[in-house]
Amino acid sequence: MIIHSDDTIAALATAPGNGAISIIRTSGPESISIIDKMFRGKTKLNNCDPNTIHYGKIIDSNKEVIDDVLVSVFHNPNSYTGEDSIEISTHGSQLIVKKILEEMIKNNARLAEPGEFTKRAFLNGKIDLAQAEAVVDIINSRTEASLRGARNQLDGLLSKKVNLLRNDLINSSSMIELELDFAEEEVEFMPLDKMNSKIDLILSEIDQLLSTYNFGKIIRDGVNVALVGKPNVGKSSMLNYILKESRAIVSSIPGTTRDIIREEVSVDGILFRLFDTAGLRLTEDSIEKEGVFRSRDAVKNADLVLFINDVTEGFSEDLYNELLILSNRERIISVANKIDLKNEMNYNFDVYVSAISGQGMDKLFSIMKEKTIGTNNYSEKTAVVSNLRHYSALEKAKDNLLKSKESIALKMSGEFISVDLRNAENSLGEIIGEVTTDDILNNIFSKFCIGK
Ligand SMILES: Nc1nc2c(ncn2[C@@H]2O[C@H](COP(=O)(O)OP(=O)(O)OP(=O)(O)O)[C@@H](O)[C@H]2O)c(=O)[nH]1
Ligand SMILES: [Mg+2]
Repeated sequence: MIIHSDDTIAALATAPGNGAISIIRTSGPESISIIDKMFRGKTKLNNCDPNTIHYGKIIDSNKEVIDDVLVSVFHNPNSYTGEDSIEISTHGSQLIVKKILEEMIKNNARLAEPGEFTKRAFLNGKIDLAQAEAVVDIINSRTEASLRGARNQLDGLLSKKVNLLRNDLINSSSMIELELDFAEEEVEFMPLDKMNSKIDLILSEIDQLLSTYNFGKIIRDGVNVALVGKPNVGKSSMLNYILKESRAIVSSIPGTTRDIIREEVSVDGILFRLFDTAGLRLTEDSIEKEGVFRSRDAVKNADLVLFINDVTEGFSEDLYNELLILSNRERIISVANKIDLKNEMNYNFDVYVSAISGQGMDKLFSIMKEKTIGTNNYSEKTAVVSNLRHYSALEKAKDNLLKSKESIALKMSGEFISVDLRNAENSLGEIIGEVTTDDILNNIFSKFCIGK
């Protein structure tokens, strides 16, 4: 394995603050020799077997003990980064961590940049770029479904698929290039109609991947849901019912909620980010006015709008028309609330509920779910695209493949076809990091936390 770094980095790998233990991580060629200068245990770490754990003391340059620690020793290539690496478990004190890191820096380590451990894992070929991105998703995931999605990506489900398609393209473009080399002999390695159907196959696979994006994004990032309606229709009551706690003040006085109240809830593995808003009405009260202004903003930014009505007052046509300007029809779910107060229905609401008794709320959840992920129920083994960077790269690949089909149809020279195929191949390569630039890498790894 080729190791790409010549310096040794160090950082706190656990969350900053006091805890039972803190873990300091180091990676690079001098990892073991640096810690050996500070570690007093039964043996020198340099003489230890790889993947072993050792008890001892970390001392500073004045031979003062900083802490009792456990040191885990990893040898290249069998570590997270693929390099020699050490993890020091200390008592969970910020001061201890600071002192040990300072000592390591005196001994020639340098503080790691955000994501630098994972970046090294990528550069050293331990994981590809899509897998590296999955590491952040795993850390950030808050629902079962998002965790499963990120796990699949880390396990290489998406990478394998992209790799297969890319290899197919490499084969096809090599055929064309071979033909160009033998142009004088007029040999044909792959007839154009065969090439065309091969490209069609790849295109349909790419379309399939692209079609998973909406689902993947929602699973990864969650759904913004605005609860809007006239004052007093029961928006805050609904928020409280969904959260199963008395989060927002509920009262029979219209205009109770003035600021936006934001809470998250996971329903069937989907993260819904609920925004309870001030009731929309004309008002002279300056605070309420600001609240109404914010409500409109929440509607604009919402993936889903729960348009809540008091069923005893009927459907607020005027407000609905206003919502249509701020959002779009597909995003709006019209909800009749307070169904416990009325029996006969005269308007066709999407769903009838009571935020007090909970009647109809399951139906509301299933509509919310269907509106966001449709009836898609991908199997565990489906590669799902959840990252905009991957989505854009797939679109670029698709555009280039469509261009190559045009060139084939126009019977253009093989050179044109092969350029388009190579471009498509590069776009796919960007996803897994076979083709990359410093800008792409910096952009990705700067989003990591230090120590990851
Ligand atoms: N019977 C009945 N009363 C309800 C229901 N939902 C809400 N209410 C009552 O309606 C009144 C207003 O409820 P809120 O949840 O404060 O209404 P809101 O839409 O948040 O009102 P604002 O914040 O003022 O815009 C309260 O007295 C609630 O108890 C329901 O499903 N059935
Ligand atoms: Mg309210």
